[in-house]
Amino acid sequence: MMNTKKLKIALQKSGRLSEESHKLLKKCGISFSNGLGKLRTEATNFPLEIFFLRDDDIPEYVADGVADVGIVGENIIFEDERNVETIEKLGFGKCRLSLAVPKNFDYETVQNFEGKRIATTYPNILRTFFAKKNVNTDIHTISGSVEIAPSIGLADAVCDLVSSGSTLFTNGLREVEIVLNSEAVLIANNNLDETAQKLLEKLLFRIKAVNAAKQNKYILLNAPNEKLNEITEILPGMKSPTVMPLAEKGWSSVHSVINENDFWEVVESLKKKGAEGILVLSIDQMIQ
Ligand code: PRT
Ligand code: ZN
Repeated sequence: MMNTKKLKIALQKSGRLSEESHKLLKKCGISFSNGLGKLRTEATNFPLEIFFLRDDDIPEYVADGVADVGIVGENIIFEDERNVETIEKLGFGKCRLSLAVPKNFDYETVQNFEGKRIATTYPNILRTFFAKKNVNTDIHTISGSVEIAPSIGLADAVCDLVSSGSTLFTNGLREVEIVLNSEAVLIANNNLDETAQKLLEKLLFRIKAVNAAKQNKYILLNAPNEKLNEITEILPGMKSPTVMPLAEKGWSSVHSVINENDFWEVVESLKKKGAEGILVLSIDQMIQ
């Protein structure tokens, strides 16, 4: 009989992680329709069943085995410690969980929180943080709009997720301590059966290829032959750069892969060494 087992993945239905999660699967070559209001769907070209859920519920679904794997922010995993395994950091949904105080709060060290009321949606993470620092605080757990708590007299400070910082700023708050850095991660159930494990490995292979590609660019350029040595030295490539003769005598075409972080510096030094016609392309997948 044909094996029809599918890997079950839980994604955020709508919110800050949903678009990037969908994009990631699509870049892994997995097609599915995600019509509005749908709670589950099946991929058309990979044995994958997709559940669309609230992010807070994803760890529980994965721990219970209703889903095999899921994509969720590390902040959720650390707050509600469930029996799930973190498989891979995904590089999106980056944010930090930070303590912030009103502008008139005289803040110097974390000791200044002693005896203060702090509003947060992340009481467990925060309690552990203060316990490690030996600071006693009064933690108020609220489920949303944490940033307004000081102005309505509910708290002296807040602990909330921050990305651009504009929410804190518009509420007259100043970020003073980072409690946790977070990004989206792939989590998995601890007791996957062999088929699910195999499918997860297949998916993970693709995710790694997509994420490796994101950090790299493909570069093509023309170089005068007498400068080839100097130019190829700047371009390590995956193994070493590809060099091919151009139709025009005395010139070669050089192809290579460069890291996005070094990108501008590499391009500048290439130009200085006499490279011309530099083209830079993004890479969809990179298998190392
Ligand atoms: O409906 P559901 O429960 O699924 O969604 P949600 O509203 O609980 O979560 P959502 O979509 O807001 O966030 C999902 C995940 O995205 C979080 O668990 C984090 O891992 C990640 N993430 C990344 C963020 C932010 N950045 C972020 N900035 N989650 C929330 N925020 C909020 C923050 O709480 C604050 O209200 O954005 C505001 C601050 O943003 P800045 O840019 O003004 O600093
Ligand atoms: Zn949520």
